[in-house]
Amino acid sequence: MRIDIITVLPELLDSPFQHSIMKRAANKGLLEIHFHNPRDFGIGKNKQIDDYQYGGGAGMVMMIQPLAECIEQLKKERTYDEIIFLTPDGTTYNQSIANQLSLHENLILICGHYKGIDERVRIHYVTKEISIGDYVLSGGELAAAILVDSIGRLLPGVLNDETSALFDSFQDNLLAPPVYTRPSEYKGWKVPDVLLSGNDKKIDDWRYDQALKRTKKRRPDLLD
Ligand code: 6GU
Repeated sequence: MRIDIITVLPELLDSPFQHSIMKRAANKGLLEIHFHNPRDFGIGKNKQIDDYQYGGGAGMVMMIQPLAECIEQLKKERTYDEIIFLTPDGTTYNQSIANQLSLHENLILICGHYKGIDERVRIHYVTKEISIGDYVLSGGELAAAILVDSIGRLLPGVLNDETSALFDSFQDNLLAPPVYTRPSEYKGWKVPDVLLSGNDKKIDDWRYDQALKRTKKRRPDLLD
């Protein structure tokens, strides 16, 4: 998969993809991430990318031309499955959307800043608008990092058997069961006997039961 990220702050995304699973995905050639700065298409000698909004009001708006030229240059090179704008008024992101997006070949993620982007970009270029939750971030970059991480780890070959995405919380609309590792007792706090029993069937049943209980208690909405 290839993900092109349009951002005025690529520095903000330097580190998140250089570690752990994301690094493995890149090293294996399974995930390619490229940054594009609309500033390179900015207007005039100041490379302007934002301006006051028509009708008045506080806050700058990202202009259409630098974003449009940036997007069009990319579209000349390849076909994109989705052009996603990260915005608090988009569809709330979840595992199901991550699963769907992970099946694509080429994605563009547009990170907004300031008061937002000229509506015409959304009307004429954007195919999907995603929010990562009901709170406001100062820009789309951290949201983009969350999409890339959640999508990247679903790509076939990125995770191994032990870390398989099949067992994640949410993958079957259940939260994950509790996990334990050595020692089997610490300060008198014991690991549940069943996990030390060696009985795979009993362990599976226990885990399923715990997942169900935890989901009922914490996220009953997932069971509807
Ligand atoms: Cl995708 N962007 C911004 N700026 N704020 C957000 C968001 C996205 N999702 C939740 N809040």
